[in-house]
Amino acid sequence: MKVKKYVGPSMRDALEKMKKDLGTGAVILGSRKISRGGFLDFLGKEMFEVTATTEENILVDHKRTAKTGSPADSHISVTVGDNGPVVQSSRAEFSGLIKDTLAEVKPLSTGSFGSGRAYPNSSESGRVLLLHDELKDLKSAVGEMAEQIKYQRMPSLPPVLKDIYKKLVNIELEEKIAGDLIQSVLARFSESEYSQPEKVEKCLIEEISRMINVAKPTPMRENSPLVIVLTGPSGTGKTTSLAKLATNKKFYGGKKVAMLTADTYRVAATQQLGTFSEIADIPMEIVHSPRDITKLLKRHRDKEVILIDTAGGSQFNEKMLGELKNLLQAADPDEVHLVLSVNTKPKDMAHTIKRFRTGKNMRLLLTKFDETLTFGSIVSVARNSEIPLSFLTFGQEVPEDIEAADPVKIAKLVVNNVF
Ligand SMILES: Nc1nc2c(ncn2[C@@H]2O[C@H](COP(=O)(O)OP(=O)(O)OP(=O)(O)O)[C@@H](O)[C@H]2O)c(=O)[nH]1
Ligand SMILES: [Mg+2]
Repeated sequence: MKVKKYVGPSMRDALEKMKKDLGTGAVILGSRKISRGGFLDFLGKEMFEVTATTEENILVDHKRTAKTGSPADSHISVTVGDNGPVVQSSRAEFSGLIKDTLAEVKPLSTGSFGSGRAYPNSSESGRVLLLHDELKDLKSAVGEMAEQIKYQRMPSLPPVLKDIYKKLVNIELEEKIAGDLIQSVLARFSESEYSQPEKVEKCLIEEISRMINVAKPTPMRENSPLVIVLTGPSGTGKTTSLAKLATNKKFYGGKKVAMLTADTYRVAATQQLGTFSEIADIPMEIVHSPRDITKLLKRHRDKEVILIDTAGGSQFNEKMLGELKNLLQAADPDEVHLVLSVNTKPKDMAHTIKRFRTGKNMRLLLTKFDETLTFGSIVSVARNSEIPLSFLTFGQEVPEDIEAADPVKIAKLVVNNVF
């Protein structure tokens, strides 16, 4: 099918051009707003494009299709039906304009399959092909509508900010948070300023870092040890993080430390910490029941820090969660670090936090920063849970691959994915 495109600075201009060229037999196939010129579309000029053909062309094409059995031209982007979505822009003025113009030109299809009046009667195979084409059009139109609904919070955003908003959502930042961030940019800058990426970048870093709470370490005490428990789902890095904390000089390395493990489910678990205890020359004891805890805490009351490792388990494991609760009651720790891997799906992370939330003195210790591409979910998790972050880990090496959580560093990591 011969399809022509008409571009103008307004939808009216594009339609005028089309009418002049194709006359009253014009059939609109689609219309959209496009950006022209400007570096990476920054400052790009907004233009309007109408794709159209003539009724004659459709008939010729249809006859050819019915004869050869080959599919009709697939250039059709969005079908213009009486009720169908034709405009990518959600602005009413454009859809109104299109509707006015549709009164003058004939629609390609009325929106009910096979009843398009641009198509004459045809053979069965022709009808199937037409149906196929219409389904394809419908799919594309639904896709566009879904895209519009997805970003409907931002209907009137300038393209440059809409683009940044989409990127923020794509790095798994929650839509609401992405929206709040863009509103801050809009509130702070004029149009000429927010078109400068470095200005927006700086603003986003500031705003994101403000959303991330970090926990101050509990001060060491003179006469009794700090008691610190690490909990969380299996395999997130609890034991490795505990080993890092026990030996890294920036944290408890060099202090008088004892390690307890309540992970008696797996023989390998006690062996893992036992081996480390021998290498690092730090005492390690096994907790078999919550009752053991009181006894062991007493035994190590001369220490400055007691680090307690726990068995990892699914957030759906009621038995394990019950035991953890009993253990925490008996230990009455100064800090409980819920250890989560940042490569977990945001929804799972949120659910895990809900299940492992133990009330007092909670922190989030986030691991495996070296194993993920995007960091947006961290902002959502930190902001929504309202639990402060404690440490981040970014590798398997003990003791070096750990550091205290820093809001600006995290914000930079997040924003690096966008710029
Ligand atoms: N890449 C990477 N691997 C890590 C990190 N932290 C821990 N690991 C690895 O993750 C694996 C599991 O670590 P563990 O410390 O045994 O995890 P856990 O939470 O104690 O596991 P369970 O006791 O079985 O629940 C090991 O291979 C660690 O070396 C990290 O920051 N980055
Ligand atoms: Mg472990």
